[in-house]
Amino acid sequence: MTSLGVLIEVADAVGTVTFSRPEALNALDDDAKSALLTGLRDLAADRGVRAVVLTGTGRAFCAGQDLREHVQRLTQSSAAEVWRTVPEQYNPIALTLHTMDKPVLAAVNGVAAGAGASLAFLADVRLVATSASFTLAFAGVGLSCDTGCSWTLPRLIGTTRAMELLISGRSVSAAEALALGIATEVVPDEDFADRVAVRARALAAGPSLAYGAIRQAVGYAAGAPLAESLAFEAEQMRRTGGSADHRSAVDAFLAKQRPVFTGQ
Ligand code: T3D
Repeated sequence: MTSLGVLIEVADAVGTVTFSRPEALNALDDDAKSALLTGLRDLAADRGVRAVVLTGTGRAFCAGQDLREHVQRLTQSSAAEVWRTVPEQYNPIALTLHTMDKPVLAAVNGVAAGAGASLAFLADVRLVATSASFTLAFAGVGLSCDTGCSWTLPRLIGTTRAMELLISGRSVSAAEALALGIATEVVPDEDFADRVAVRARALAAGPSLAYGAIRQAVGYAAGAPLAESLAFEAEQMRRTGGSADHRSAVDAFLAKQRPVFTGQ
């Protein structure tokens, strides 16, 4: 399915979201944000999709908000109208990405700036091409920050480093992203597409129900005391413990066979 500015495809139980406005480094205009939100909600609800990949077309992952459209709106619309995009588009996009019950892989093929970087931070796995980079570009255009990066970035790299990157807006190379703990893995540009396909297929063919429950548990624990996190873990253990994947995996273990997971 093609939508304006964002391409959504499903193959082999992998749902791929591709930012596809390469002429604007895949910046998000209104159409792209609507298509992204709808596409993510569809992928979240589709039980046949067991892993989701976010990536970009051309030399960028995503340059964040489309600043051309933004400036046009600033001059033509009221402030209330302009800023509806955060609660009505960016926030539900971030929440859908964060809460979906399946693993999310960000394939950061090129520069990820502003909300584009924030989207990558919401993934569970970040594969970063050697030539890619991250830029917390918000302060550079006189804005605070959005799409969850005030929540994700300090959790990924600690508050001191997060503040430094948010205040400076400087470019973080793939190598530095790996050293900081932003990147899961850095992959040479020439191997990037193959490596992403292998990792995505492995996630989709793995215990994806358990992966979903793990991300729910980690997300829950980020805002809850230990006692409540333990109770939530117990719920998720009950849920995954009743799954066909758990039963067949323990049977396979005892039979000394490789488990086959269905995500059920
Ligand atoms: O309502 C709201 O707006 C709230 C939401 C805000 C969320 C945000 O995301 S705020 C942050 C917005 N993003 C940025 O500030 C990033 C702006 N872009 C850049 O800083 C740089 O372009 C990059 C560091 C990403 C890449 O630099 P470089 O040198 O590789 O490329 P370039 O030459 O700057 O850009 C190439 C083209 O893409 C250029 O167009 P042209 O001149 O070839 O026609 C440039 O204007 C365009 N482009 C890049 N980023 C954006 C963009 N066009 C529109 N919006 C962009 N964000």
